[in-house]
Order: sequence, then C-alpha cells, then structure tokens
Amino acid sequence: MELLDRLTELKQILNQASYEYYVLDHPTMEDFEYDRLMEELIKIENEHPELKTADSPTNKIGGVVLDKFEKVVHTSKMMSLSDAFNFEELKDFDRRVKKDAPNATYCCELKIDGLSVSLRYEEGLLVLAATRGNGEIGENITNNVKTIKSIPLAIKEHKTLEVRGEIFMPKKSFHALNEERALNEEDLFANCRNAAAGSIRQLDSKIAAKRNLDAFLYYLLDDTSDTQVHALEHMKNLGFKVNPYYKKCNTIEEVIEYINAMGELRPTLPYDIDGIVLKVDEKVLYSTIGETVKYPKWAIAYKFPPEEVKTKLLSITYQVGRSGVITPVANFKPVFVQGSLISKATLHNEDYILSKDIHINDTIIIRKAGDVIPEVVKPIKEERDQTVLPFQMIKECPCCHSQLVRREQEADYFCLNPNCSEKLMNRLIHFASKPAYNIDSLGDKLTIQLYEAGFIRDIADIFRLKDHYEELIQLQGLGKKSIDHLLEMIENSKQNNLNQLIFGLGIKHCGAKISTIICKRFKTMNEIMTATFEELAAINDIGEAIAYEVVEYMRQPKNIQLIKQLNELGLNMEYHMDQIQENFFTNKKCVLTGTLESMGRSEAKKLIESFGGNLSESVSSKTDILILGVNPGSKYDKAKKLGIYIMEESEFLQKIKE
Ligand code: 3BA
Repeated sequence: MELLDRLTELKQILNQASYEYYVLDHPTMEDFEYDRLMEELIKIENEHPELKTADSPTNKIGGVVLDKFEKVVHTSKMMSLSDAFNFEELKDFDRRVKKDAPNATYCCELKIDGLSVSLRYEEGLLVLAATRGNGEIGENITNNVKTIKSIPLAIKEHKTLEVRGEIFMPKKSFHALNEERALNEEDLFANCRNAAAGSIRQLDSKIAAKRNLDAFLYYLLDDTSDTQVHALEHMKNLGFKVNPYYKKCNTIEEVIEYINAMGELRPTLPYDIDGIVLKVDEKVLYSTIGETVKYPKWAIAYKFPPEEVKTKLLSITYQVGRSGVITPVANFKPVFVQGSLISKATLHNEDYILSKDIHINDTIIIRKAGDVIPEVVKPIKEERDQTVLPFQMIKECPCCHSQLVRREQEADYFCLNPNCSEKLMNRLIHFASKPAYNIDSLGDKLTIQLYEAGFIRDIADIFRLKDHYEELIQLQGLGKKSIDHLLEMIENSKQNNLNQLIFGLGIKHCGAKISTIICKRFKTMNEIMTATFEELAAINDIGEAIAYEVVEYMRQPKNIQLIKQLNELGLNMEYHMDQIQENFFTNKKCVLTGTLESMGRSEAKKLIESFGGNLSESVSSKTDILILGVNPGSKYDKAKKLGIYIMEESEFLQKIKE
C-alpha cells in the first residue's frame, strides 16, 4: 500500500477509536492494538515530518512549547451568564422572560465548573482554541487543547464552524494530581477548576497532555437549529462531547424539579458542577428577549448553595498564637465537604461561640466559606441530647496555665506570659515561614521538632544550630544530608533583606507590607531601633497604633538583646532597594475588577507589589490602571467614566513579563 494511503488509514482508525473511547465512552479497540497503530503512525511522521497534518492523533501527545500565549480576537463576543442564587431569583427571571415571550420553554443544562473555551474548525480541522479572556479577546491555547482526548482534531463533515464549551478536570484526576504534588512538596490546587485553569496555562503542551483534561461543548455559533435541545443534538452528531444531563422543561416548576434532582446527583458525578444553566429553548425568541452588554437575557445560571454537612462536635480546643491570642477550634467527626476531608474549623473567639449557642457534643453544620476555609454554620438545637455540655471559655492558658486576659473593647483573650511555650514556638514557625524570613526547608513540622527537642528557644538559636551538628544528626528522621541542607539554607538566609527580618520578628501590627514601608523609610536596623514615635507616625500608611508597637518593641531590653545577637550572628541589617525589579507597574496604582482567569487576587497583588506597584480596592481619580477580570463590577463603569486606562487580563500578563 502507498505510504500516504496507510497514513490516512492509520489516522482514520485511531481518530475513530479515540472518539468511541473518549466521547461515546464505548471502547471498541484493545489498548494494545491502539498503541501499536499509534507507534506506526509516529514512526511514519518522524521519517516524513512534512506529512504530519493538523488532524493527526499524534497531536494528542503534546510537545509544542510556547514562551507565551498569543491574543485571539473572538469572532463574536463570548458573553457571560447572570446568576441566580435562589428559586425566587429564578422565578423573577422566568417572569421577565415571559413578559417578552409568553410561550418560551427552557433547556436546562448542568453548569460545569471549568473554564470556557472557543474552538474554531476550518474545513473540518481544529485550527484554533481560545480562552474566554474578557469575552472579546482571549488567549490562543490551541496546542494544549489539541491534547484533550475528547476534543476532535477533525470533524466528519468538512465544515467551518465555531463551538464553545467548558474545559474541566475530572475529580479523580484532580485528586491524583494533588497527591502527586503533595509528594513533591508543590502547592496544591484548591479545586478542579483551578487545576484545569493551571493546566491549560502550561506553556509546554506535554505537561498539559498529562493533566487528563476533558471538555463538554454546549454552544454552536451560527447554528440553524430551531431549539437549544436540537443544537445540543446537532453538536453530538458532529462528534462533540455533549453533557448528557440536559433536559427540556416547559415550566419554571419543572426547572426547579430538575435542579433538585441534579443536586442529588451532584456528589455522584465524576466532575464538579456549581449549578445549572437555564436557557430559553426556542432560538427565534433570543432576539425578542435580547441581551445586555454582558449577558444574554434568555439565559441564567442558578448557583448551588455551598454544600453543608452535618457532623458531631467532639471538643473545643485552644491554640495560642504567636501574639498570645487564644483561638478556640472546633474538633468534629471528620466529614467530606466539597471534595476534601475536614475535622477542624476555627471558632474565632468567645463571643462567636456564644452568639451561635454552640454546645460540646452538638450536632453541627459545616460548610466551606469561599470554597476553601471550613466554618461552623450553626448547631442543630433540635438534635441536642443529655450528653451536651454548654460552652465555657477557658480562663487559663492551655499551654502555660497563666491567667488569660480579655481587654475591654476586644473580643480576644490573650496569654501574657512572655515565656509561654506554645507562643514561643509559634513565633519561630512564623519567623521561618515563607512570607517572613523564608528559610527554605525549615517548615512548620521541623521547627516544632527542633523546638520540642530543645534546640531552638528563640530566633537567634536558629542561627546557632550549626554548633550542634553532632547532636542534630542523632535526631529522629533526619539524615546527614538533610541536616547539611538545612544548615546551608539557614546560612544563606542571613543575606535576606531587612523587611523580611522586621516582619519575622513578629512585632504587633507589622505585617509584610508595613515592615517594608518602615524599612524603606529608615534603611537600617539601627535607624529603626532609634526611630521615635513621631517619626514613625509621620509615615504615610503608618498610624499611631503601629508606631506605638514598634517603639514599644524596640524599647524592651530582651528585644534589643535579640537583635544584637542576630547582628553578631551575621544577619543582614540593611535594607536594599535594588530588590525591586522596575517595570511598567512600578509606582502605578492599580485596581482589579472581576475575577482573573490565570491567578487569584492575592497573587496579582503580590506580583504588582513585587514591581513596586500597588493594588487597591476602589477606583478613584488617582488610579492609574484598571485590570479587567471576568464579570467586572461597578468599578469598570467608574473607571470608564474617569477615563482610567483599562487593561485586559492578557495585556496584564504580557506587561508583567516585560
Ligand atoms: N452553558 C456555561 N454561557 C453556558 C452561551 C451562553 C452560555 C456559559 C455557559 C452565554 C457551563 C459563559 C461563558 C461562555 C460560551 C460564553 C453552560 C455552561 N452557556 N452549560 C448562554 O456548563 N459552565 N458561560 N461560554 N459562551
């Protein structure tokens, strides 16, 4: 057989097998056979690279490495969806729709918790995949999208079309990925959505290929189907993966039934959904009902309320923070909430517990606030039995047993004993932590171990560890190699900048930002130690409370002693400015509105600050740049009115790199 014919045949067989496996979920070929044919194809393409085409299944393996993502202008704007958080808001939507279109019916779909993508096929071949971006401009992620097994590289009919849908990471793959990252001590992804977004943003498509992404499509541009249900069926026939749980509903009551049923189904699904999407089924009605600049008025997203789980409160324990603050913690029977096993949640303070009337042994309701931090919603009083005990705040420190103090106007109790062991230990943990002195390899666990073994009592002891080499090697679980590495990291850290040291000391009110401001003004430790209250309070952003705490700290003999020792141990005591790499954002006042697809707000803030810029909450005439995320709020309108420079996410990412 001619080489070209064999090549065409191989591609056809493999693409068909892949479609049956990944889209239809109905395997027709043995893995072994698939691998064998794939190998044959790879071999031919390697020998004749000019014969490799866009629809070749070898694209699924990845391999293209980019240095950044190009911008893509969408052929038609990618809208967003307005939200409904309860059935009342959903019924309001129904009333608005029915006013313009009394005969409308609905197509309900699951709302996949992933990221939107637009796919362009030309003459049947996948030529472009783009993120939503700001709706008008997205990023070219074609090479990564080509590695997604269920997305066809070629469709049966040689058509030119555009389809849109959602890329997601299945729950199983997400858990496996996080497990692997935990082993490598890499940061974990908070949820499937972030993991999918992080994977699609890999510049090396070989990495994206390993991430096991998947996609559902739900929107075909310029489609001539009369209804959304038919459009979904049409997409299925074209070879796209369409989520099977869509349903036609004639009334809003039926929609609510569907929502309840899907809420039940949700925990059993292999992927995350965060709600359902409700669309008017009859496409002729779209133009009558219309749209706003941001979203169509014929569709809405109903968001599920955060998952709430019942469990038993076993005990309330107390932590002593580095400032001596006492934090009560709820310890409950471990439960799964939104995909992770949790057994503890902060109870903040005495008033919080009393206001919720929480008793020990109560059945309580847990949920995740902002999707990550667990919180106790309330106790179920009806389920109380004889075993419950009313809560009473402790009066003594759980660690050193000294009398606790609650000052007037304050909600927290404090342990005032300067030698309280847990307090000292938490100071050391704070000092070594990433945002503070950032001693690589001296993590929480090791700090606790070294503290409990008596090697370190105060910060200066960390830098004296090298004098105890022989004893350290005897420590359980630490090899010679890791001790050598630890000591090297400690030595290296001595060159850290002064703001890290000031933050690490743990002076009240002196967070990372304030510490840097103080260092910028005074430049050396000596200057800071001798700064007066007036000089400190005169600095912009530094109030009297902070100034008082700094002076108070620097006045105490034991602190003066500590700093003197740190100086003798060779720690850098000067602030060097050259740390800041100047770029576009240096000295710029930025504001962010909406959500960025590529990073969280705090990450964006850190980035901007690392270049000497500033990210603040609200738009004013002093704002230089408004960074535009997804679903922008009123800040967007205000910035437009004030003529402030508006920067899309893609430009932001670009400028950050320059
Ligand atoms: N349907 C997300 N937008 C969706 C086409 C419209 C739409 C969504 C949807 C605008 C989901 C906004 C971003 C966008 C394509 C614009 C869905 C889902 N329908 N089932 C009505 O499952 N997350 N998102 N995507 N165009």
